[in-house]
Amino acid sequence: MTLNVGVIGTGMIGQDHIRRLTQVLPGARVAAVADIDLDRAKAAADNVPGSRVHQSGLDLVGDESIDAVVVCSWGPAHPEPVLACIEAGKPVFCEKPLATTEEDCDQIVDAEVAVGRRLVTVGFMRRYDAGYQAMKQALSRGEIGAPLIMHSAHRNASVPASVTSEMIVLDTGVHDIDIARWLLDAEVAATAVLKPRRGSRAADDLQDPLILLLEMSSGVLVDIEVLVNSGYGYDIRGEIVGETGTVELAETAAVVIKRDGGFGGRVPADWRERFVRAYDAELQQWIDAASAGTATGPSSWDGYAATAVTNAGVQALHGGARVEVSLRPQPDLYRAAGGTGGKG
Ligand code: NAD
Ligand code: ISE
Repeated sequence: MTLNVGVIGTGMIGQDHIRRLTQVLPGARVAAVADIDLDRAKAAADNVPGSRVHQSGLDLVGDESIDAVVVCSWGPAHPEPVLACIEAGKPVFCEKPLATTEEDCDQIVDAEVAVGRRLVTVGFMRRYDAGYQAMKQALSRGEIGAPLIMHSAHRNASVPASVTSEMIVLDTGVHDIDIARWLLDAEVAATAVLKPRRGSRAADDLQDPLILLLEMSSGVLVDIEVLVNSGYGYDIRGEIVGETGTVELAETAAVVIKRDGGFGGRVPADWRERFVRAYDAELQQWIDAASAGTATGPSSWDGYAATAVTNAGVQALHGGARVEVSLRPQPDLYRAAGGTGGKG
């Protein structure tokens, strides 16, 4: 069976996922697209023979020929189509963040719990990255003993002038929050934000870099450096310090070049290059699950928990103090082990 997929939001990652669904991965075809920028939707559809353009995301979800939906619009626009998919019983892959407010995430969790089966997968692609998976295996095999501290660095080469300090937490730091929860198998109990000296590439008023501190429920402390105008490339770093050793992400360059008395390798340009295999794996697993009418991987609960932390982080960014994170009780639906995204 070929899964008929509709894609909502045909910007940067929407186009990248359309390419992946159309040219790279078996089992699915892009049958329809929608974007509030109709010209952009039409341009995307032009590259996919046989695909239709819908006037809105809701029209696309309501199209009976669409089996499953990929949501790649801006964060605040995610809840509407995700809730419509749940109501229609259609599996939905939603790019991160699931929603930008805890209230919207709550509503999605409630709707999915009411249906009684998983339909939502959130695009926390780091969980599918070979490096992070090897870190998790090292931890679960006890190779470094109990984890004590995690260091994470998330550096973008540059961002558009429209990016705000809040978005650095909500949209960028959210990846590090999710991967910390997943690797350490614990929730975040409290967060604080430190504000280093601002880099000269940062636009006026942008707190770049910033450091998010997480206190995990297990007592592990996590420091997350987010720098969105590194200038030199897209650099993702991670290390966990345990009682008997450490585990650290390796450099991703396939080769090291030595010449003129020095050595070096390539730094990825952006997330599309750094996580290309992780995105392939996450969407392939999503296609396989959606074809069976269900969902695996990072869940609505994971989306909710991450957003609860980013919302506390934004409060800490403005208020300067440590902010406690209090989560609702976890519904049973999300307790079972769920493959790459499972927390159980
Ligand atoms: P983008 O601005 O390039 O594209 C977003 C598109 O969504 C635009 O074409 C816009 O017109 C459209 N859009 C906005 N509201 C809409 C609505 N209500 N209905 C239909 N279309 C709508 O942004 P992007 O970089 O592609 O990011 C899109 C989403 O993907 C964001 O949630 C972002 O956080 C996420 N993202 C994830 C990763 C990752 O590494 N997993 C990387 C990049 C972006
Ligand atoms: C973007 O939306 C992503 O998700 C990228 O992975 C991240 O590195 C970037 O900072 C975000 O804006």
